[in-house]
Amino acid sequence: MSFQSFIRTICIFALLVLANATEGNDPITSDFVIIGGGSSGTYAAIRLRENGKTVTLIEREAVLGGHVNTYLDPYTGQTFDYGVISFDNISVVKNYFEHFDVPLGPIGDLFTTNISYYADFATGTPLTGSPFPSDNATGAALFDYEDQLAKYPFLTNGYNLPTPVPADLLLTWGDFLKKYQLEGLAYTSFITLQGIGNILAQPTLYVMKYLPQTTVTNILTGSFLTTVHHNNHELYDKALVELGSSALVSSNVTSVVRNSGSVEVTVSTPSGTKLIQASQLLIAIQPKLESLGFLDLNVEEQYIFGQFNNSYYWDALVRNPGMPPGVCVNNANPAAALALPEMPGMYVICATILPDIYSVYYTSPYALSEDYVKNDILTTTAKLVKAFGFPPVNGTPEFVGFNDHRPFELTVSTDDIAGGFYDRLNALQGERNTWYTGATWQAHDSSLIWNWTEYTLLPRLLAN
Ligand SMILES: Cc1cc2nc3c(=O)[nH]c(=O)nc-3n(C[C@@H](O)[C@@H](O)[C@H](O)COP(=O)(O)OP(=O)(O)OC[C@H]3O[C@@H](n4cnc5c(N)ncnc54)[C@H](O)[C@@H]3O)c2cc1C
Ligand SMILES: *[C@@H]1O[C@H](CO)[C@@H](O)[C@H](O)[C@H]1NC(C)=O
Ligand SMILES: *[C@@H]1O[C@H](CO)[C@@H](O)[C@H](O)[C@H]1NC(C)=O
Ligand SMILES: *[C@@H]1O[C@H](CO)[C@@H](O)[C@H](O)[C@H]1NC(C)=O
Ligand SMILES: *[C@@H]1O[C@H](CO)[C@@H](O)[C@H](O)[C@H]1NC(C)=O
Ligand SMILES: *[C@@H]1O[C@H](CO)[C@@H](O)[C@H](O)[C@H]1NC(C)=O
Ligand SMILES: *[C@@H]1O[C@H](CO)[C@@H](O)[C@H](O)[C@H]1NC(C)=O
Repeated sequence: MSFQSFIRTICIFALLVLANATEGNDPITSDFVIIGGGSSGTYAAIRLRENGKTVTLIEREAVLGGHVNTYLDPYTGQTFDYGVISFDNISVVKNYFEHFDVPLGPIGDLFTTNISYYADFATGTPLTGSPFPSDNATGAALFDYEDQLAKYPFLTNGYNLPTPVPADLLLTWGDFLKKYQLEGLAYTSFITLQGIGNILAQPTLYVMKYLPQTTVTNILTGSFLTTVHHNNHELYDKALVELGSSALVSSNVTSVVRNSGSVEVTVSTPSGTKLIQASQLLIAIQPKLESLGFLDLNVEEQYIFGQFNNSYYWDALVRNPGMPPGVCVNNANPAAALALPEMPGMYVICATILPDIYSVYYTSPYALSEDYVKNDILTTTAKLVKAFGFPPVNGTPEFVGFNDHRPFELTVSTDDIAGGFYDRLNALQGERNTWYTGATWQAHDSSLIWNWTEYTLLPRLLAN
């Protein structure tokens, strides 16, 4: 063997050794493995690391952020959030955004379009003015609602329900509004608490979790915050950089095996299969049974997660829908209970801060295909444009953003709620080295998910 071919053989050998190592035969070890890099999982990962723990965060999408959707307009270079937009002015939120140097400011006139119309979206028929109560009546109803909320201080953090569960929380939201003459709140709840199918049919428990005191105050005083750059993704992009090799994106969990002292997670990543050995598992995805196929579920876990039903929620951006600048059309049906239209359907189509771009929000209590929803949005919009007689615009309608946020609100029946479902759910925390966070454990409210994760979950994770 010549000297040159000897060197070449050595080099090939070294490359093979290296290739083997990076293929993941060496397991990654960390204190925590977190599944889901959305709102709750990213927050937990950052805070656990700040508290001296090592983490591996697994996210199936190429980016972190979950329900955050930020659009970059190619014409103006401006960014615009149409997924998660608003935050509470509370210390957990301020600290988190400050850590990433992402400025927050008042939400301002993001939603105050200059012309608001109402129409029955089922027919396209324009309505003369709003069929909903005046702002004053809504304000009065919100004050009365605060008195109702004050009866249930346990709703602030997690789902720690007393036994028996107060009967009012098991009423449908429609019956609750009627019982306490809070009808003035119907439209505000419908348009603020989106994505939950037919809100009047939902148990009051879920609506009150979704409309906490912080949100009521923000509505009454106009004090919601948003990112100054209209770019919520800035925080998640910076979080991904900070996490570095601790975050595995575009990755699918294929199996989780929980032993008495450890958790072994197999992940399919763009650079091959990786094995992660951790002490604890934190599940930060929606715990629907069919989403947890990778997990070695026991009988109790299967039963609990199998109880959840869910609603559906989509958001979209449409360029050139055929509406004039500054216009927002709201869906209403004067013939329906409290004038709230029956869903599936669109809530609104509204001008955004970007020229020619309109945002659309859509919900359904049951599954619909992407094609169906897109087609319904375009058909409904065309009906509205025709019925209002809007002047012609250049260009044809085009989706420049469309996101399916299923499964959105996870709910169980009122029988289950009354029967102690949430005690059994909470009892899973910490069992089998497994913890949980996210909307199902608090509400669809990023600020309060972080607050709950910070003050309720994190101390338990760190004590472990
Ligand atoms: C359109 C829209 C607008 C909203 N607007 C606001 C708002 O203005 N203010 C507000 O506070 N809240 C808002 N919300 C609610 C939002 O804050 C919460 O829904 C929040 O995102 C829930 O956080 P989470 O961590 O539970 O779930 P998510 O943020 O959805 O995170 C779950 C993550 O897990 C990932 N994932 C799922 N399955 C797997 C798997 N098998 N393996 C790996 N990763 C997986 C998902 O891709 C996702 O990134 C909005 C929600 C939507 C949909
Ligand atoms: C948050 O609230 C404080 C008062 O508690 C106020 O001074 C501050 O301006 C608010 N922050 C923002 C970004 O509006
Ligand atoms: C609404 O309330 C404001 C003050 O809060 C008052 O000035 C106004 O007259 C009220 N409007 C109606 C229609 O009651
Ligand atoms: C993850 O799963 C999706 C959907 O099944 C698939 O398209 C993708 O290639 C998978 N990615 C990896 C890294 O295994
Ligand atoms: C839950 O499931 C039933 C059908 O099983 C459906 O009719 C209902 O509307 C679903 N959605 C919600 C949000 O409750
Ligand atoms: C409404 O606002 C848009 C910009 O968003 C502007 O172009 C339009 O002229 C405004 N219309 C009126 C009637 O103020
Ligand atoms: C945040 O959590 C703390 C501790 O549980 C709680 O006291 C506080 O009310 C929560 N903040 C909000 C805004 O809900």
